[in-house]
Amino acid sequence: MTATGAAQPSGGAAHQRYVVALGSNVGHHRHGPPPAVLRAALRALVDAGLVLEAASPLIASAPVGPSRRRYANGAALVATPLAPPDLLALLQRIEHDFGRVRRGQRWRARTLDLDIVLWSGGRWLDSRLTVPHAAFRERAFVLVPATKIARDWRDPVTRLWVKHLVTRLTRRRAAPR
Ligand code: A4P
Ligand code: MG
Repeated sequence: MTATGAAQPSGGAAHQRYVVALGSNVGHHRHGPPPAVLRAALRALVDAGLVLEAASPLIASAPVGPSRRRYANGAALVATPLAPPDLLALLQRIEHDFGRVRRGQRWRARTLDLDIVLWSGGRWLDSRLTVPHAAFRERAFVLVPATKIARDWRDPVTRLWVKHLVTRLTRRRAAPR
């Protein structure tokens, strides 16, 4: 395990802060369609004891990868005493409670996906967890919501702010090929 390079404002050891990405492209029998799943997931984060400091507006996004269903995506800024592996365990428990079944295939359609994007403590790397999330810099469906709640957070790897990562991505997409 390594934890290096505090990159964002932190409330001290008792209050780790995280940017969590939320995604859904399958409805839930009780909660409803994907945007309602994400709103219920935000309530579940609070019920689990996390302090919800901010939640982005939800967006609809075209699927990246093999699934053909459109996604609802959003981002949340949460505070908690939990260290990254403990937060991951909690997020996976919530995913499970929302009926997500892991069957080996990555990127399959899912009721709820909760990823740790950034951490106030900087980087974390172990066999189960990579923070910042390895792919977040290339994903508009993560960066666009994240910029609404964490535009002044900094990526400890590239040293770029979230607001710069999102303009970099948008500009690259708009550039002629
Ligand atoms: N893991 C490592 N680092 C992290 C992290 N920072 N946060 C490990 C969360 N998990 C992390 O994830 C697989 C394993 O990654 C976990 O067991 C954990 O130990 P998973 O959630 O079981 O599987 P996954 O989500 O299918 O894989 P992955 O690679 O996390 O996929 P992504 O990156 O979540 O992408 N298109 C749109 N428009 N919107 C989406 O939300 N999401 C995906 C999934 C694909 N296409 C999408 C969207
Ligand atoms: Mg995931």
